[in-house]
Amino acid sequence: MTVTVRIALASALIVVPLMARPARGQIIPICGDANNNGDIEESDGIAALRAAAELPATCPIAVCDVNADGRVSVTDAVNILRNALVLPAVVACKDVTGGN
Ligand SMILES: [Ca+2]
Ligand SMILES: [Ca+2]
Repeated sequence: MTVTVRIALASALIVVPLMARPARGQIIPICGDANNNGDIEESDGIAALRAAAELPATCPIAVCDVNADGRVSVTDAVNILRNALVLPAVVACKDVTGGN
């Protein structure tokens, strides 16, 4: 095997894993992650509570309707808060990409 072929194969082995990684900064949606920062936290539960109370909130139904009943309610907020505290919780969003 020539040196050129070895270098080409080594380059291919390095490039393929790099191309398979998500783009920098890309966060895959998570059920219950209202602020889309990649973690389920108390602030996500608070956002769901605000949405349930029809107060201004960033809480897309696709990620905040964690019990998949078609609306964001206090039940969803409680489940998000339970999930943030690593307690048993319902986490059953229909489609976190927003397509429902
Ligand atoms: Ca979050
Ligand atoms: Ca719901």
